[in-house]
Amino acid sequence: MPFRLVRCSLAALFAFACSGDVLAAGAGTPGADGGHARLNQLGFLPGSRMLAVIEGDRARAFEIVSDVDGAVVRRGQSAPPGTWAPAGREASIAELGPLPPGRYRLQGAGMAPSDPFPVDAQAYAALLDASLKAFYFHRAGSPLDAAHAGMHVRAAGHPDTDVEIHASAASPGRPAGTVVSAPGGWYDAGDYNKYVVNSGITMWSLLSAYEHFPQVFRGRDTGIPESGDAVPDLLDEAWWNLRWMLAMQDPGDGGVYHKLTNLRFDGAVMPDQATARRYMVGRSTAAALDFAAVMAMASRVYAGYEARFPGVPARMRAAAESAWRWAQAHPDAVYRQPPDVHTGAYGDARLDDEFAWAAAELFLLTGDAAYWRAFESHAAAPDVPSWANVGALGWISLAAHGGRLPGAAERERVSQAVEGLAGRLAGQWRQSPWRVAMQPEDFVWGSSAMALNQGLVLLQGYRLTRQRDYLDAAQSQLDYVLGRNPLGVSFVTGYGVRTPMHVHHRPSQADGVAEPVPGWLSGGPNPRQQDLGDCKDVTYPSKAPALSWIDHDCSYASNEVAINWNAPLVYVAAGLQALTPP
Ligand code: G3I
Ligand code: 9MR
Repeated sequence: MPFRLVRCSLAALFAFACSGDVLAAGAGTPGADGGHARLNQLGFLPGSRMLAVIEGDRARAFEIVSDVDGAVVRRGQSAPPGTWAPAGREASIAELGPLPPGRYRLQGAGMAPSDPFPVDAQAYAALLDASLKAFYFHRAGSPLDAAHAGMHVRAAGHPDTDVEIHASAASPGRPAGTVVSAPGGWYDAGDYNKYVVNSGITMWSLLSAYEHFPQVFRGRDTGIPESGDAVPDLLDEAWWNLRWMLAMQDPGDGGVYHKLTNLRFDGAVMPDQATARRYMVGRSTAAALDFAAVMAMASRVYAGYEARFPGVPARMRAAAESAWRWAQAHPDAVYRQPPDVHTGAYGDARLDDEFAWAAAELFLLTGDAAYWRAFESHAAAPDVPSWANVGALGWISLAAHGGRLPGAAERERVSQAVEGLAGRLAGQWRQSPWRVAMQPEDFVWGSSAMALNQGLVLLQGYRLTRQRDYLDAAQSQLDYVLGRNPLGVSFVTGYGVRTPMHVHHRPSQADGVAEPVPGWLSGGPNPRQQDLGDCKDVTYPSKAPALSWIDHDCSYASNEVAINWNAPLVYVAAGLQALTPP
């Protein structure tokens, strides 16, 4: 069971009318002189760096008290405050730990007691399971039975066995109007479409979580239909999407369809009620390269499970190589949205990063020097990954398999590139009055995932150097997402004291169940507010980057969910659980 004290609507909370004991305990309100504690609502591992933010313009004396008997277990003084630019608010850092396992609150003169927080060796275990199980809830073409989906039981939707080749995707072997089959896969986000580019980074994040922290996933029971078989649940779940991805390749020439979607977004209905015709739309270099990278990586990872997936690793390798050849022959097939198509574009005109990532994964799989040369000719210094910016994925995979690199010089170069990025983020973390790496410009569409992808990079810094600051900084990124933010919200549905109740997510909107589907990360604050034209009822509380979020189901620019945002949540939860010393 997730740790949670009470569930209440955020709309009600902001109106200070929340029921239950949260407000009685004062967690959502500032104290008499404005002090306001923000912390990770799921708490900490015993070995975590335990930080809280106290909002307000001065350093404060504080106490950590047992939530069981009120005994004071620690006293401290918070750091001198500074203004955190993304929110334009003053913040002072409080060092809470070390603390032994238990359940605590932070309190101090003039401030309301904080939310209670546990210190527990399994603090992120339920979160990890739920963030992975979220993908099961997104299976296209499958009913979700009560035994696995509980109150989110639903009928199958989108069989995708009858998909029409759109004119934009025509090839000699499959002219426009041809009907093909590409079942399975995960719904991308709040919408019911399936996009290869966004599956790219998603698969890398999930498969990397398994590759980097296998011990966390072996024997884990996340309650999916395959749980208990000889394969870790993560790989069973990932296979649901990989099998679909394989069907997105044009067998004639290795080209890869950009997406499988309707012409327009569905209404807010359950999957089985959304029956508009589906199309293969476009063939793009980005899709081919993301596909090649994912298949090369998956061939490597699933080689250990050949018995359960006979012939699959070889099939993936062949698929990766033919997609790579297609991309080399079509290096600038940038996706352009056809005029009759209105679903997500995932358009990206800068392709060197996709070339570099695919070359890196193909090199690791085959050892072929031609792929190493291709990596060298396309790779630039890594940046925090996103669906459109995948260069770092190749660098991180290479760093994780240093033994396969051509030599010591290459190993050194790869480590330095990854460490350089992690070092920059750690510097931002150290300088930040809120003690997070997030800068004002990081509050893009999907900012919660930006925070977690920064955390993922910081974990690479720790994996490479074992310097404790990297681990602590990564912990802070998860803290931010789970409540140590100026909204005081844990952005994961169902996990935290105050969590989103009205995500832009068609099943959660249409199923008649009050609780949203659990384990999904809300996109998070986004000051561009691109949904305002569509959402007449939406009034954002602020234009400040870190405050521009609303728990409203129309707000797709701040409160949607997406597979590429949940995947780094899985990674960071697994990584902290695996790497934090006891
Ligand atoms: O390319 C510019 C860049 O030059 C600029 O520096 C930057 C500043 O914010 O903006 C960049 O463009 C942004 C682009 O994402 C790339 O990051 C756009 O402003 C922004 O509107 C765009 O948002 C994307 C959104 O779709 C709209 O296309 C999100 O990243 C993407 O996650 C989101 O994905 C949608 C799918 O289309 C459909 N399914 C749901 C999914 C999640 O909302
Ligand atoms: O539901 C759609 C969501 O998944 C996308 O991220 C978003 C931006 O592409 O668009 C949403 O769909 C809206 C569409 O763009 C405009 N009309 C209203 C749709 C539902 O809110």
